[in-house]
Amino acid sequence: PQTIYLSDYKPFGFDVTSVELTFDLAPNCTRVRSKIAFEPKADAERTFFLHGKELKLISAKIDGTDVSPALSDDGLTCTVPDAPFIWEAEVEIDPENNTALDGLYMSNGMYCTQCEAEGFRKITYYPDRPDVMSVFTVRINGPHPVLLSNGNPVSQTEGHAEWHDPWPKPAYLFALVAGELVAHPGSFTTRSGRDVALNIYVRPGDEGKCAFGMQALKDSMKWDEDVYGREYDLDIFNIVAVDDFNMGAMENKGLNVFNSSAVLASQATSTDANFERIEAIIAHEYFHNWTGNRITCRDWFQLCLKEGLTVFRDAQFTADMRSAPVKRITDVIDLRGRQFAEDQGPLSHPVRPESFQEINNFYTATVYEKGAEVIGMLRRIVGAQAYDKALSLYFDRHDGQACTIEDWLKVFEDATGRDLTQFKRWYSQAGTPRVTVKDAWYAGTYILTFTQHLKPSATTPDPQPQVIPIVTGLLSPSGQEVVSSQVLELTEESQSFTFEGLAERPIPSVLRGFSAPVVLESELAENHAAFLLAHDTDPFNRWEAGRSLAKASLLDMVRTDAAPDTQYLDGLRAVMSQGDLDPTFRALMLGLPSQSDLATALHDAGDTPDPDVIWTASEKMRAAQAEHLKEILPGLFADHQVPEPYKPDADQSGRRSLANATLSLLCRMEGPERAQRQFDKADNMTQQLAGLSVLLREKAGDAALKAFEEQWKDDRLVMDKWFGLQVMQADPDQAVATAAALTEHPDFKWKNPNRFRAVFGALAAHHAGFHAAGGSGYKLLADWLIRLDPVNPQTTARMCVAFQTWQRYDAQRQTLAAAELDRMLATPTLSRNASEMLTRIRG
Ligand code: B3K
Ligand code: ZN
Repeated sequence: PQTIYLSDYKPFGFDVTSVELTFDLAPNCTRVRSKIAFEPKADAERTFFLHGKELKLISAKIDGTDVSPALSDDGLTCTVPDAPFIWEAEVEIDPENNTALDGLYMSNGMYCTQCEAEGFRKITYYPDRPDVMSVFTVRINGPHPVLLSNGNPVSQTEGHAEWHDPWPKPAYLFALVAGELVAHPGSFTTRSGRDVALNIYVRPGDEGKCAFGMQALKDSMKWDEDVYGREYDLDIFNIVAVDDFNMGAMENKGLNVFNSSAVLASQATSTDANFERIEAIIAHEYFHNWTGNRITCRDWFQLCLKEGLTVFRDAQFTADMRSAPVKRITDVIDLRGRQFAEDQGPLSHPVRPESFQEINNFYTATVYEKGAEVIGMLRRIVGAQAYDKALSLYFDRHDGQACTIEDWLKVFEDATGRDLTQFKRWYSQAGTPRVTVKDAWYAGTYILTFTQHLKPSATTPDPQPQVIPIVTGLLSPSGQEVVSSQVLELTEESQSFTFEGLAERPIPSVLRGFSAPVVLESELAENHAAFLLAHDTDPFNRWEAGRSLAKASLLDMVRTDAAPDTQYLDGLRAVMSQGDLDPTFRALMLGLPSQSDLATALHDAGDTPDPDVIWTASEKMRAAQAEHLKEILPGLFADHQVPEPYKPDADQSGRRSLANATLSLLCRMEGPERAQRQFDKADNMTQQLAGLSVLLREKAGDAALKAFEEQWKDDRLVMDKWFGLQVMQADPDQAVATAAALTEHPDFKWKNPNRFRAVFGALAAHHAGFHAAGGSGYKLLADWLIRLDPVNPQTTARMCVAFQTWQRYDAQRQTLAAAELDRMLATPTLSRNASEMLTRIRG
């Protein structure tokens, strides 16, 4: 496969001034007619190349005259006039057999599209690159009650619809939907008085699951006006729920297409976590209207320009709608679990990669989540006001353009007068910096010394120091904040910061709010974690202190079979007893570092992680938590029941999450009855699923599992939970067998990405299960990836990530994993997607 380089970027030789598309829909032979106006730029060549894949060309004309372009696997080349001309083509495509779920495809009888990144070329011949922006008119002919495309409706008659999108856009934002759908309507008036019709389109039967998404959409529209000054710019905004979808959702202009799991919500079928995720994804896609659509990317190397910024914006939104500290803590858990893991293994790449084979493989935690962290740091460094000023400048200067990271940083430089040359390394250097901190105290003067280190890697052979904002506060030994939070900017490899005039040696609280995506290593004279757990005024660092005690204790337990650390358990009990602390925060305090995170820590320290030993230590720690908290658990459980009618808001979800964390610990000591009672009387999915999950873990779930299946067998999204939970709650030696047995279930519709991920995503996340000593986890997943690849390369490639850590385990596991990687790589028709991923992972 060919490698594409950022340094090879060349603008397209033509402007596209308008695009007209006409679709005659038919499952196996949809006809697409295109009429596209091209204008050669000053030094354009006399031939042009249009992308096209899996298209049957019926006819092609330039200015009304038939032409015979040269066709290849990835497009066509044609001689063209040296003046503006009209290209017309007719192609035939087969949506029903498009199982890859990009381009135009069918899901449960409805037509839908997914064009990002390069799906439009499977619809018609076109310069399918984000820097070619044009105005689209779309006509759809088909016998469906609902026919949708981007922009505003022009006309709707039976069997026909016409749409016009006045905003120039790249082809990846094109969308079309047709089917027997019903709308959940709503409306929004923008602050300048534009009335916008809102709709969530779903399959009949799902109408009752739209209200929450609709409210989230309205909240997002209002928030973007209030916080970023961004208004919606069309008369209509449509969301469509689709069951077969490769990812969460897609921000097509005016016509967002969603995985049904990312929009459909109801008390009976969705957990509190589902509600929160849905709210965030709706916001994310809506926010793309400005950060992504009005201002898009020049090329796919700039993906973080829209994704990092939009993730940052949706995180701000969630922080405003719910609890900011809780959002920060859960984002950091996710960042460490996915992005740090990626950055420490063979898939490590910079936030702005410089080469790729298959762009769909770069929709990664690094581009998205680290991309968002980089923006958070920028805001921390320049300050909130300067950030707002820079963003206004960005929107003013670049509206309607396809931009680069250079453009983005330039608005910050122009708005603040600051030179961001060094800061830019965050975009070009791969890897997670390690920062060590030391302290010293001389008569009233306290000195913190930080050192940064970035491990050289394939894409970053000679790492240079980065700009690392370290938010720091100082506490007195009695717990008073003596120096409040300030940003220390670490720019050198090693740098000291001095605090004068202190009465006594302070306790430092560094990297508050996780102010930079780094691994912090303490070489402080004393370990202050227990003190910070009790006293830190920064909620993130308070949580972090508990986490670091838990982690240190677990690592000791793994290494030396030590007993759980009582200092940690005492500190935990003190926090859990603090009735005025947010229940969600307390539920998070009960969390432990993931087993995979522990394996990473062991590997980093030069040890070989043993998944079974890590599993056993984690279970022992859970038991120790239960034992140590036994006096307060029944009270916590009782006090956090929610008698009021169900609402998925932060307050109620927090109480449920603390009660459910408590339930899990209680049942470790007293058996499963309490969980069974909760399962039996639950009136919402959060409670029902939490009950089931404990029952499964306590090996008392058979009856509940059956009842659950009987109750929900017709609800795909709930059945995804049923499939996944059994794997998640299996013991390590049962996880693979459980997953294998589930693949025999008649409802294991493996071509549906949600169902495939329910089983195999859960297996991959079951650390001790997937890495079972005999290699059965590796083999089962490889068997299924080989089967899925010809059907759906994108989802296959995504799931290959499960193997990214294979090199940190013992020689036997490595041999077994390598054999499976090689077996997959030897598959004759392996997709470009899977081939690139497996080659990188194999190393
Ligand atoms: N932009 C899309 C992701 C497209 C993925 C293509 N493989 C969703 C999002 O980030 O909002
Ligand atoms: Zn996005």
